[in-house]
Parts: sequence; structure tokens; C-alpha cells
Amino acid sequence: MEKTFLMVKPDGVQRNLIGEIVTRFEKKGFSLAGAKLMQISDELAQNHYGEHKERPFFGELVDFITSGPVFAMVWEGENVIATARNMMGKTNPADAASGTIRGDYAVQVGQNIIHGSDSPESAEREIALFFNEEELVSYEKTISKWI
Ligand code: RTP
Ligand code: MG
Repeated sequence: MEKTFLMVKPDGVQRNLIGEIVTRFEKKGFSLAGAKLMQISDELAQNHYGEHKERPFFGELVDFITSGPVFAMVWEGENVIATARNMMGKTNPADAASGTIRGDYAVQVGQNIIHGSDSPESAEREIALFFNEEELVSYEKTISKWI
């Protein structure tokens, strides 16, 4: 089953949005495969956002994502990578539709509440970067046949 890496960013943790965000993915019908509250190191931040190294906002991005604890998660389900991106909304909250996480809870592009893998390749890379095999659980839910 497809897996993705999602993370409540420091602004979402500070604003007490962990529960709200977990609830949205649970109610949608996806399964949580792993989760932890953690402080991202400078090295992990630079690696995670490596694709943006040459962008003018890279320094701010690394400073922000290391500015406080994040809630890292792995979610599992059919088409979870693309569907989670839709549920998050556009990168800039000003462009994100109402009903999406960024559309409902964020204002600025630099503080947009949640991260989500943007492709199967990034999902695999990011899950491996943040989680050990032993931290992930695969299980059947009896509700699965209703989704
Ligand atoms: P993310 O990686 O955090 O899930 O966000 P994303 O895919 O929607 O956007 P991406 O292009 O990967 O950019 C990563 C994060 O960089 C910040 N950003 N700032 N100042 C700017 O113009 C700018 N552009 C992007 C955002 O916080 C974005 O989530
Ligand atoms: Mg991205």
C-alpha cells in the first residue's frame, strides 16, 4: 500500500493543530503507520529540503523548520501521496482553497503548517530520512472494506 511522509511544522505544533491535522487524515480513511514529536537538527533540515538549496529562501526555511518541535508522520492508503497534497492545499496559503489545511489555517508561505511528500520518490526518501523500519507499523483495519 502507498505511503507518504507528512509533518506538522513548528507553527502547527505551537498553534495546537496536531490533533486537528491527524483527525483530517483519519476521517478521510487513511491509516497512520508511524508518528513522533521531534526536534529537527540543522543537518536533517538541510538534507530534507536539499532540493531548495539554491533558492533565496533556503536559509529561512531551515531556520523555520528547526525553530521548534515538529510532528513527523507516515500515512498509508490508496493514492495517499497525491490525496494528502490536495488536502494540504497550495504551497502559498493565499492560493490554497478553503477546506484545505493551508487554506483554513495559514496565512504566510513561510509558515504553512504542514509538509507532505510530493512524489513516490520523495515519499520513499523522506520516510527513510525520518523513520527507522522498527518505528513503522503495518496493520489491517477491519473498517478497510468500507473505504
Ligand atoms: P513542503 O515541501 O513544505 O511540503 O511545501 P511544498 O512542497 O508545498 O513547497 P516547496 O516548493 O517544496 O517549498 C518548501 C517550503 O518552502 C517555503 N517556501 N517559501 N518565500 C517563498 O517564496 C517560498 N517558497 C516556498 C514554503 O514554506 C514551502 O512549504
Ligand atoms: Mg515540497
